[in-house]
Amino acid sequence: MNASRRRLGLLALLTALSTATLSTAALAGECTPVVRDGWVRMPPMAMPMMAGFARIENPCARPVTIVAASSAAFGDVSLHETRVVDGVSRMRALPELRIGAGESAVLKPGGMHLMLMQPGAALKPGSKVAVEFSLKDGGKLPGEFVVRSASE
Ligand SMILES: [Cu+2]
Repeated sequence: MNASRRRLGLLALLTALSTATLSTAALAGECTPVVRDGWVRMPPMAMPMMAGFARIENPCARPVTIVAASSAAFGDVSLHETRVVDGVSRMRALPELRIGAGESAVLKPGGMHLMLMQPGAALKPGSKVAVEFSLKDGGKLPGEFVVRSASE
């Protein structure tokens, strides 16, 4: 009687342990955020900077924090936010972008955006640009951005 009860207790403990191990594994790397609908707005005239927009979805059970972005197609990429201060639209650099578990961040005209500086080659509407986001935990997040002309 005593022995079987102890065995049951041990079984419950083992079950709890394996469940914990599984969920830790899922958190560690099975789940990654996704960059959707990425696009780059081509300026109406030749300019050394462009803005990039996308929706970054985090379906994972833990928050992620984007701390940097880079692209082979640009000399410098940074996260910016546009805000209207005293009636004047101003941009400021965002040191990091945190996306909560199950939440999305939307980069859109007039709000958060990627500031893409020093394009290396002439970009044409319809061409695709790869941007890689760096996460605080050391992970990387690939994103694809389609170039669109400003008039679109
Ligand atoms: Cu900007």
